[in-house]
Amino acid sequence: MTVKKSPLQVARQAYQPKMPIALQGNLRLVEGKKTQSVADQEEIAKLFPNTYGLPIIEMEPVAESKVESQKSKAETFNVGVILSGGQAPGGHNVISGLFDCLKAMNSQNKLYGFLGGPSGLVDGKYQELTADIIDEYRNTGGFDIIGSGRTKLEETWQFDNGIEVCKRLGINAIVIIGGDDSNTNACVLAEYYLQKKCGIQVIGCPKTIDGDLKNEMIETSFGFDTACKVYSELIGNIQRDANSAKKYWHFIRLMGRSASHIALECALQSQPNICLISEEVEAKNMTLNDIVEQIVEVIVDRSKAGLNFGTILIPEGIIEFIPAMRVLIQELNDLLSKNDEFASLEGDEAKREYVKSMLTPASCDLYRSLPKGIARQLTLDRDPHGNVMVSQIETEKLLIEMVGKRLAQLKAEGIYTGKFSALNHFFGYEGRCAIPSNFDADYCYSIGQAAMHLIAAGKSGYMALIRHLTRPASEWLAGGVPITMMMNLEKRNGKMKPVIQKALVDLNGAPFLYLKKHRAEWADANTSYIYPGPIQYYGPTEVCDQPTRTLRLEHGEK
Ligand code: FBP
Repeated sequence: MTVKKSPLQVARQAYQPKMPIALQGNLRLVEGKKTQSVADQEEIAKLFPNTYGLPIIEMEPVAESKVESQKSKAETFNVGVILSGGQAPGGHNVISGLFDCLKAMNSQNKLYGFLGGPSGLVDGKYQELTADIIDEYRNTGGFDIIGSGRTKLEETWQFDNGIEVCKRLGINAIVIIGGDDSNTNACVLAEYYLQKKCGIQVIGCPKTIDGDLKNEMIETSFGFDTACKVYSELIGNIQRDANSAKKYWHFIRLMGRSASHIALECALQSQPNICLISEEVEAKNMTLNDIVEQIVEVIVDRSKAGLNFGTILIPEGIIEFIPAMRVLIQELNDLLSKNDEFASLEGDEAKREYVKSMLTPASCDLYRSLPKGIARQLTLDRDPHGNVMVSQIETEKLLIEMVGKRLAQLKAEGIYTGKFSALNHFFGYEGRCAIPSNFDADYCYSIGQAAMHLIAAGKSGYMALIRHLTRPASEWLAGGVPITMMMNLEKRNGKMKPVIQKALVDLNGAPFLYLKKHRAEWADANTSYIYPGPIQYYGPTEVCDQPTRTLRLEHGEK
């Protein structure tokens, strides 16, 4: 049966991603200075004796065939690839970049995909990725080529299973495409395999729509660009509807886990009336009521000008940044981690009573004050890394309810005379598997190629690196960064663990400062809305190839 495709799908299959000059021909690896972890240097160095302190690597183009590779062209070698965590547009291009580079080195080399995420490695579930399979997935969204999963690689039996599976398949290197937690796993695995001297290298690739895997070296994670462009299109469409009908307030929650990068980027692209930033809520020590007051103030002001409509962007993780809520969530994390008693209770009421009986008085009061639905959502299962699944907490509905109540009070006092009709939205899954923008298609393909060159040079414990991303792709810089460089110690499931430090929104950074400078005018004006429209794949470069506003502002754009 032939699979039907849209004309765009067909056209995208033929798209040739743009790449940095260094990856277009022969290259050599240049090692920079030794590195240090971002914090807790002594502890991290002890935990990672083989992968700590490695140098940063840059890939430089060279004129003739002087490729610095520990693997000669005659030698065949096989690579295994894992997609880990939430989907992000461009994952298939990382794999096609890897594949093309691996096959260009020696057509006998094989690429294996581990199925369903890290568990595929542990359980020996894999598929060889051949040219016909890869061709079907070039420049497409999704992770369906091999599937993804959130299994945490942390036990030695899992690592040992991995060795067995790799030996069976003749795999010399594993590439883990994932976010901060998955790349932490990649580093732990790299370290273990080096200690065991089993000849299996591990390389990570920076994925997540959340945009929180970035630092001094990694300018952005892949998928952030496409996902934000999809959400911004939807927000723009809603704004145009709001401005046409003039009767609804739209409360729009945006994915992004803890960090507010997605909400901020969407605000920069669409200029809503309000954009909450979790990191600011925390810095100002705001309560839930403070947030409600902030929203109410804008609604009341706009109503005085006859504008009973608007848009509010809410980062999905905001609840964790309200200090009292954070304490409650931390107590719940400690209480519910591996708690068989709680798990065995039947029904929501029994669980609620149990939780109430175990919390400290302050947290118990807060827990009781929340609508029951939200309180229940806070006690849902954590993900395998111990994170609260914020995508399942309907903060936008909580805020609509609280704002509605407060406006009713103000109406009774004669302070508010407007009409409040609110609609809720949650944008998350809509953007995670979109057809990658040109930026993500190019970036990911280049990441895959860079990962392959690191492998060929015998490196392990590195993340593939592409920099200078606001320049044209040909001027991008390729290389590798030691994963230990991004690590610090954090409390997970009640214990201190080495993890890659998450990048939250920097309140002194250019993207946030831009929002801060303009938000009053966006709140009050009849309309300052921008309608970004859908991602364009073909046409003028200023329409099709622009990176996010966040990246451009961070790189000095006014
Ligand atoms: P990653 O950190 O794995 O990239 O996941 C991103 C994300 O989309 C978050 O924004 C969201 O909170 C979470 O995944 C949702 O998880 P799930 O796919 O398990 O529902």
